[in-house]
Amino acid sequence: MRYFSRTKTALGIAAMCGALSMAAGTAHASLIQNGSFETGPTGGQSATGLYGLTYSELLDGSVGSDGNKGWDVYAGIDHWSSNQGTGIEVQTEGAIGFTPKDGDYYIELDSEDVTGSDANSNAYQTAISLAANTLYNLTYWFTWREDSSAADNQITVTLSDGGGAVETWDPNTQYDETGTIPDWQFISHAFSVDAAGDYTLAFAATPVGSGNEFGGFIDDVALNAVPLPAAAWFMLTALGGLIGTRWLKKGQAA
Ligand SMILES: [Ca+2]
Ligand SMILES: [Ca+2]
Ligand SMILES: [Ca+2]
Repeated sequence: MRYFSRTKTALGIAAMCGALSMAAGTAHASLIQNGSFETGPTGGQSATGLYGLTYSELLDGSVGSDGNKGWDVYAGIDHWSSNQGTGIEVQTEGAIGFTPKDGDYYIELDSEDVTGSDANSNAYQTAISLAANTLYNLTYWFTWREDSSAADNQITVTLSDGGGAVETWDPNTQYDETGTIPDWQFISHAFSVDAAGDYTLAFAATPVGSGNEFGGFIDDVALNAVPLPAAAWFMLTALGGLIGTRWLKKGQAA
């Protein structure tokens, strides 16, 4: 009878893991929209940048009012807004010859500003719906415009709710390359939140980096719940260890 009850327990765990795996199979979409910045202004957002180019004109060799070719600064693009600097500076390979990590577009967190004021800028996305006590992983690609340390290119990444920041990350500490426009580096931050709700994710140049139009590059942002099979496997291993320990103890007592 004891053997039978253990078998039932094992079957129950296996069934639970199967159900979790099936649930995970339907939940792969990133919670970040337009994370690769491939879609330009939409809806009420201005179709042209600060220097006159539309998103598609960044790819066709058009030249804007600042002599800009392959880049411009937008007040907002699909699912992204900005309230720091002059807006979201979007670049393509035609800007400085640097290849985007994904697709044709990436952003720079230090926007061109012909008026000469501080160009340190940000890009943020709102209405990111998160569940409580769920493990999430935020990933993106990051590099520096100039080989001149964090003092010039430093950025910060913040997750906020209505009451302010709930997570603040410093990707500069995970970044160790030098060189003239170093390669893209993959950055990830694992986290969970205490309360379910809508959150805002922001990438911003920090005041530590001088606002000199050269800053951090970002591309291919994604936010996903950590796949459930991994969590289920951990649970199975933990329970398996527990059952094994009990079995051993009973064996010793006999
Ligand atoms: Ca991209
Ligand atoms: Ca810039
Ligand atoms: Ca800068």
